[in-house]
Amino acid sequence: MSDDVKTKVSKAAAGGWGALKSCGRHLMASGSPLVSARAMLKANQPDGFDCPGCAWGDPEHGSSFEFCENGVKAVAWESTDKRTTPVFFQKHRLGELRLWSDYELEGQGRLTHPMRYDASTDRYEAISWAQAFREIGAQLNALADPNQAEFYTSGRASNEAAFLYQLFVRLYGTNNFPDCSNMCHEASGVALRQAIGVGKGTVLLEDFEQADAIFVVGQNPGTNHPRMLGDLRRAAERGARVVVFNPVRERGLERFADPQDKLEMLRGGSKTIASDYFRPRLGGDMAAFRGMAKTVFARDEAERAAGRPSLLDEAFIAEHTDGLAAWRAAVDATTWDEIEHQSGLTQVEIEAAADIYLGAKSVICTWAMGVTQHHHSVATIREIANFMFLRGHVGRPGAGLCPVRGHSNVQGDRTVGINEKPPAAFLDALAREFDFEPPRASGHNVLAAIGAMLEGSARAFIGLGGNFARATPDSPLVEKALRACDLTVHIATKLNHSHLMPGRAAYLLPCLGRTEVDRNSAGKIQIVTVEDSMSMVHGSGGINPSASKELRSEVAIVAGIAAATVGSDKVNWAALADDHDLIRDAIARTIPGFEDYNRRVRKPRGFHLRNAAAEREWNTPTGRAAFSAVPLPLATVHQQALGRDGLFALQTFRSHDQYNTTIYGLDDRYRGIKGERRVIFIHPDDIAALGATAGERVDIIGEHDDGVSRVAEDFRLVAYDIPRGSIAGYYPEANVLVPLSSAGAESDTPTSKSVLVSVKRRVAA
Ligand SMILES: Nc1nc2c(c(=O)[nH]1)N[C@H]1C(S)=C(S)[C@@H](COP(=O)(O)OP(=O)(O)OC[C@H]3O[C@@H](n4cnc5c(=O)[nH]c(N)nc54)[C@H](O)[C@@H]3O)O[C@H]1N2
Ligand SMILES: Nc1nc2c(c(=O)[nH]1)N[C@H]1C(S)=C(S)[C@@H](COP(=O)(O)OP(=O)(O)OC[C@H]3O[C@@H](n4cnc5c(=O)[nH]c(N)nc54)[C@H](O)[C@@H]3O)O[C@H]1N2
Ligand SMILES: [Mo]
Repeated sequence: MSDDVKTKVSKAAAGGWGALKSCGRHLMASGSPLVSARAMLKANQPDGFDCPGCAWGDPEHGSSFEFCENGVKAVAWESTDKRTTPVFFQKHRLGELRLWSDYELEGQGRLTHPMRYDASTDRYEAISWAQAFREIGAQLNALADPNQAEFYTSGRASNEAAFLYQLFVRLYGTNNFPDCSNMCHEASGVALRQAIGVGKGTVLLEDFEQADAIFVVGQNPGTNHPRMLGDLRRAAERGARVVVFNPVRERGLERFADPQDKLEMLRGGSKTIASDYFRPRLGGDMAAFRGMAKTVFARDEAERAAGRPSLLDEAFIAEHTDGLAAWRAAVDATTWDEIEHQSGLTQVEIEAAADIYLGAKSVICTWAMGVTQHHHSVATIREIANFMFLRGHVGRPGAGLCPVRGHSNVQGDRTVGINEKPPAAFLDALAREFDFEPPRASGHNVLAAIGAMLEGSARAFIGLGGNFARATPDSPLVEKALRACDLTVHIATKLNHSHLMPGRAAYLLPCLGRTEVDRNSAGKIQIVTVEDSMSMVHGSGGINPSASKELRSEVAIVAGIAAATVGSDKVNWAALADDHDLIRDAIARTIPGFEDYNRRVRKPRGFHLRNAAAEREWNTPTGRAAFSAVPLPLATVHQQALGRDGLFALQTFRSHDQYNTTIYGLDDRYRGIKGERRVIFIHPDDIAALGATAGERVDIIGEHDDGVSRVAEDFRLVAYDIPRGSIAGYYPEANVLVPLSSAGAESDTPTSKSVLVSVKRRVAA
């Protein structure tokens, strides 16, 4: 980028001293540095708890504590000694609390007592657990139809809590399971099921030790998966190419100093991680991968014309795949002009990336939200899979497809049945095991649930964790949707805005966090289990004392609501809540891959859930891995914005100091932002084209043409190294601009990285 741009973008490496200093600050700010520090030593250890941060895998040599700055923040945030007690709720009406920021709300600390909303005083008041359960059960049973209730899950819930929850909800009679993954990696699940027969990644952590090239697409691991940086760095050190596709220059992907390497820290050294950094336009990845494929086909033809062997893995393609010819025709039909314009990369750049792929024996491709939150995300991921099939990079060591999950157990929740479109075999197994007829019709995902609440056909919302009102698009509409309900229930650790949108009756039920000890009635410690991005299932047991003696585990709360709603004839909820081994036995009997669950999960590192595609067994309709053949999108949102005065494609991403809607602090260290979040990253030439100056304040106006007016007021322009015509702002502040009516094809995921907006100066020049 031009040298005259003066943002204080971090010149230092990611990780390093900055990370250590920041950890110290967050431990101190949590108010209980000793408890937190002790807790940190047990994060992702065989006998400790699973880090409530991201879903990256844990190394085999589990004793070497993997340092992670953002893991520290997640743990410190949960281990705070601040408390949001009934006295707090006496002091503050909901109408007042709604004016507070997310940061201020969560800053009040851990919820301590079950609370019930009193509309006459506009306050939450303490209530006993027994009464809360009774009333919730009565109100759920008063609905005309179980399909009038929506049961949301956020991906921190354990396998045990999620399994019990889906069992309760299906006994109650609905498949309405809106889930955070609907807003996250849904496109990965859909695309991979079509392509390889399983909606999960095919690699293990060990594969990163063997790959010669790792493509990291639409992902910012320096902030969101810091432990992945360690694996990328080790790969880079042994000479593997780390090839990044990201429109934004992300500091954390460029250089990284290992906070565990004392010598390196003293020398102020750091390692370059990304060997090659390509900057596609927003939504341009499908075109980029198509261009790489075009290159591979051309190089292959030249090789064969010269009498040399093919560059493709012909044996793999013949034995294991279907549909290459149709895709090849689609690739041939796509011109370099189209590819360059949509991707924003030149043919020369794309050929260079393709040559890295051709030069590598084993390739891994990872991706996250930069790929999954567009209209054509499913098509893009299919294109990535196509590209990887060309040289057989699925199902062998050091190679594979790797969607890097978000929430620490979002993958596990799906595995154990949080699914609005459950497979018939799973329902059959539930029916056999628990002797009931589960509902068969598909239920609601996130967007369908919001639609149903808005039109009044859904009357109740139950949230197992999360912050539905802030994580979803069109925040004001979703607030309205929640407040129109007859019943809202939130199971949570800390206060957030969703809790302030009460239905006619509303309950706030505080639960134990993952870092806390959970004992049953006999005083025996209970563990839960989670599944990471590599399909490793392992145990997690807390070590901190509970934040309040009133707290119950998520499992116990779900069991309490279930018993009060559907009764205990079919399922002995109290017994299951008291002994998680019994829940795991039930999972083992109903879900393939969990045989002998209780024993295997107690081994260090747990066990691997078999992934058929990783063994080249394809559970697709044809029994083969499927190439897809679709044209590129006519015009991405970025292309629509280009060349039209004042129009931009907005992406909403995460700062370094947040966990989704939880804001830890107001800095974004690697991007040079301090003490604020209402910023818009924009190319300096675009600032000039607006007639504005860097630092000036602007309003962002939604330009999606669906009749809803959307404005995000008062953001500061930050000159940044980002492609022209695209801008970036933080989630969740920018969610008022994300339209409910714009969703990914087949994934139905809000298009949080493709929002058409205009920028208006607040002060006339
Ligand atoms: N500390 C921390 N850790 C987290 C989270 C957190 O909030 N904080 N959230 C968790 C969750 S739920 C998730 S899903 C993950 C999210 O992890 P990420 O997917 O890394 O999250 P985002 O910040 O949304 O970053 C998206 C990245 O994609 C890039 N990008 C945007 N659009 C495009 C595009 O069209 N093409 C390409 N190639 N790149 C693009 C952006 O510039 C940005 O670098 O992290 C998980 N881990
Ligand atoms: N514009 C835009 N919107 C997005 C995204 C984006 O990139 N851009 N990303 C999307 C993605 S990837 C995701 S995954 C969703 C996330 O959506 P959610 O999962 O709904 O949101 P979180 O912010 O992770 O939820 C935080 C809340 O969970 C509760 N909590 C924390 N720990 C626990 C626990 O152990 N148990 C329970 N019961 N509760 C707990 C706390 O009360 C906290 O306030 O947001 C999506 N929304
Ligand atoms: Mo996510």
